[in-house]
Amino acid sequence: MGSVLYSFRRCPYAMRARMALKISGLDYEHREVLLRNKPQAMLDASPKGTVPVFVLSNGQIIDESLDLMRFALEKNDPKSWLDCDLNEADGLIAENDGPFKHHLDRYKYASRYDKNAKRGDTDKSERHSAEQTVAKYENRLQNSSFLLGSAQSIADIAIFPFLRQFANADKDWWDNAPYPAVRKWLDRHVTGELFKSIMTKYPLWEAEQKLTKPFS
Ligand SMILES: N[C@@H](CCC(=O)N[C@@H](CS)C(=O)NCC(=O)O)C(=O)O
Repeated sequence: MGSVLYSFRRCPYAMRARMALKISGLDYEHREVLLRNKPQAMLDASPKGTVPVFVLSNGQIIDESLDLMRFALEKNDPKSWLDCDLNEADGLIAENDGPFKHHLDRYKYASRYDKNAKRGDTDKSERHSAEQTVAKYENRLQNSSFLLGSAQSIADIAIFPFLRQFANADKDWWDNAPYPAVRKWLDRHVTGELFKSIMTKYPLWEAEQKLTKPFS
């Protein structure tokens, strides 16, 4: 059997991994899962239960999106995404995955965190906290096309799926927010062929259910 990717279309971690896999040209079987009904085969491979999970034919498991990006790009990096200051990239990605993601979730899904909030409400004070990170991106992107300079790098690819969620949480606000350079950078990534190609819709992976059905 070849390599297998367990993925969920709308997960920003899975998106960054799919982009690195796609650009590297690695071959694998895509298994689309539902987070509320994770297949046992995925949990057997990675009990922590997050996507993406990549299972190599030699049995090696990669279940952190950044590890998977690095693994794919170390095999083949045709756009030179690793050809950057990797410490700086790691720093930006850590801020994205840490404080920015923390505030993003609370902004976007206020009712999950605040019992007084209704479903669908956003929390503007959390948005304000997340903007600290967005403002730093704006400073960088006012001076260069990409986060780490004139060339696209692993940092752009790892981070923009989260900015996309941030923008989509309240599009009217985002379209007029004081971050024109981030808006341009985000639009460029979201409308690019690579992103479109990894947002293909797959049917749910159901092989397991079929296998466990009793024989009639
Ligand atoms: N640090 C992990 C985070 C992955 C993650 O949290 N993915 C979310 C979906 S976006 C997930 O699978 N959550 C589990 C759940 O919702 O049950 C990575 O970078 O791969």
